Amino acid sequence: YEPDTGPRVRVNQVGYLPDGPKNATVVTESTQPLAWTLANASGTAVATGQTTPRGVDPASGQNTHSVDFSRVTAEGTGYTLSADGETSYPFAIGDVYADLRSDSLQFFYIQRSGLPIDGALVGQEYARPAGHLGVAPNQGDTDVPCQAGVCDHRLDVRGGWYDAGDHGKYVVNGGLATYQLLSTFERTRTAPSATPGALGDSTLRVPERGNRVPDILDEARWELEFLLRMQVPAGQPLAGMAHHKIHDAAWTGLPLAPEDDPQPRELHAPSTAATLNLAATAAQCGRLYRGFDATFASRCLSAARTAYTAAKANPARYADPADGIGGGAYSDNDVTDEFYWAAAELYLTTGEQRYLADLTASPHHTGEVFEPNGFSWPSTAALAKLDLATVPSRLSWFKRLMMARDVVSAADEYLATIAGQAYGVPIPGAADSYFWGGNGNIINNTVVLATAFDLTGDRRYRAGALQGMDYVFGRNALNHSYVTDWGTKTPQNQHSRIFGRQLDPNSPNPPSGSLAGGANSALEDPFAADLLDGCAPQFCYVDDIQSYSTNEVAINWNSALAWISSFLDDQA
Ligand code: 9MR
Repeated sequence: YEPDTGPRVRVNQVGYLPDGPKNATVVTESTQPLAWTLANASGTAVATGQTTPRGVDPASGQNTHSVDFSRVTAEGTGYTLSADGETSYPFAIGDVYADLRSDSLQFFYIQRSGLPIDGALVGQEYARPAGHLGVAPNQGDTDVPCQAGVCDHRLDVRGGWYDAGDHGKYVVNGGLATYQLLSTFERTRTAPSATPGALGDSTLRVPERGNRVPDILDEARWELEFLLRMQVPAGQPLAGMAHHKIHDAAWTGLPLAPEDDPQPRELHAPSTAATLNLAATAAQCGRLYRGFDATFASRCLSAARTAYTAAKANPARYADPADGIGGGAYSDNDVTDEFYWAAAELYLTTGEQRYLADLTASPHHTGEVFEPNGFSWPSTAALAKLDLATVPSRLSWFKRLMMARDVVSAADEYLATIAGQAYGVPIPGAADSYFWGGNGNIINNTVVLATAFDLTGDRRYRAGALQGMDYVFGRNALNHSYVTDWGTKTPQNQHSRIFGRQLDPNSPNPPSGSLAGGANSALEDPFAADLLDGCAPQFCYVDDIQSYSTNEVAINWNSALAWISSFLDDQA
């Protein structure tokens, strides 16, 4: 299998900010510097220079050169870069990310469960009836029993977002995605470069537009209400804990519209990790909704406190890694990072000594939480540190400085990684840096870089965040953007039961702004394993609906995209 990788000159297919870094990669046999030319839309050369030979890139197996044309600042569309007889896809220089903020967040509305999707807001192809409200053939989610032998109660767990290409709803992963949306909003209040009001009311395509609440808070609330419903009620065994997940009893085929899913739905056992995800995000809710809906905020905070207490009383109820029938397992046998994160969010919201005592006693507080491969749902200590460093609190100036220092030293490491990578990606070049959902981790490293810029004003970190995103928009071995409709070649066939166009002409493609999971050298689905056997890490991706381990949509990576999109748009 030989993918069509287009011209050997690789650029960010969306483009570059006028005052941002502008880097490209040339794939060539040559070991000597080559001449490059940047042309504007009318074909006139506006800059020339020499490439820098980089040798063989381990992430792609290609011999590469890099090009830095950052000095060009004139705005325009239709620029092309040529070298070695090849001409790149066209790109723009300008305010290129302006609509990405709302596109990346639109995905969440379309993933909503338990509510009809309004085609007038997002396009008629996405209009559909509410899913999983107990209307036949659906069997849930308004009165869902526990799995046999797990518990005796039934719960109304309607709402929330479908996790990814399946119809499951998972508290662990829902927690990270909710955190990132709330953090995206909170950053608009704390970061010097943020545009106030950019995520305010009537900024997104959500049905709550015009209710005087910032739309991103309306979107996050849809999931928060679901997370709150997943808490075991008082009077039941394990009261205060959160069920790990709710999903179909058996896997379904695709495509399958949510309202057509006939499978029985089941609540799975409560877990410590899920309970701490609820505690952390409900604590965030407790501070961020205070000024908009004080009743909801205090309901959140009280659920967060109850969840945290329940998790401390049940500190080692791990989700079963074998519980993967009809839905993902999302198992995690180390919840010390979730404890740290929940204590941090509860402290930031309440300022109470007991949460401070717990968080400062955590091994993560003085430990290294920012790893080369980035953070995701199993590793949440980074979320705590990012918030402790940026959210105004009663934390002593010294402790806060320590948090900021940790963020900045991680950002320094990511800058060094970017400089060492032929494609400027902020993860190492080894095969084990390319894994399931890795685009989320890559973007999360740009989130750390962006936060370091917010904390210090040092523009090297801003440049790092921008350059890291070039990989996502097509400066990579495949010459393929990973965001639907953002670039020349973009993913159209992500794995999804809702977006099934590749298999059914009556089903839509994923909406603009949908991020694909990304190159995964472990090839964990049969389609990719068969097609891509032996691939170099950056080649371990295919835009086919069957490849769930390289090409799925998911809330936890679109939330990373939403966070950085808001940052990117602020930089214009
Ligand atoms: O994102 C998850 C990834 O980290 C795991 O390696 C993978 C296998 O367990 O599962 C991924 O999550 C999937 C979940 O299990 C089910 N819904 C779709 C998720 C995205 O692919």
